[in-house]
Amino acid sequence: MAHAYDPTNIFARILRGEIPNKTVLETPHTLAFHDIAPQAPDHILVIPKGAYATFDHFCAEASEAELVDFHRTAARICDMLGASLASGGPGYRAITNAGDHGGQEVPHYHLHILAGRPLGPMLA
Ligand code: IU
Repeated sequence: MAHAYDPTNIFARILRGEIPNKTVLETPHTLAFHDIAPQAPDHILVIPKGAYATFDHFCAEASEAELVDFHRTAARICDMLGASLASGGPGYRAITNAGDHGGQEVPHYHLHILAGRPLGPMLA
């Protein structure tokens, strides 16, 4: 099966504490940390602690508690960055890549949150 969960992936290793990360926020079900190769002044990755390979796996398999915790944490990151529109900020981009056509490199579900400059239209 394409992108069945591989427990040796780098984010699984981060979650197990085998590799350091620059944590921004941690909750019972979610970890948010700085991307190692930022594409914007602020580039945070939000990942569930559970073993989900993609957005669709996460939505199909995660508990409601995990789903709520993940999205509230992502929204809180936007707020912490000063980007959240709900708090008068200028906005952000939240994207996920899935599978080969999505260009996913790390097979553990992650939401990219990019902010800190106008990001323009999303192409490609
Ligand atoms: P993608 O959506 O799977 O293509 O994104 C993977 C991201 O993980 C990418 O932006 C990398 O810079 C980032 N990353 C990281 O933050 N730390 C790492 O050790 C590795 C990749 I490998």
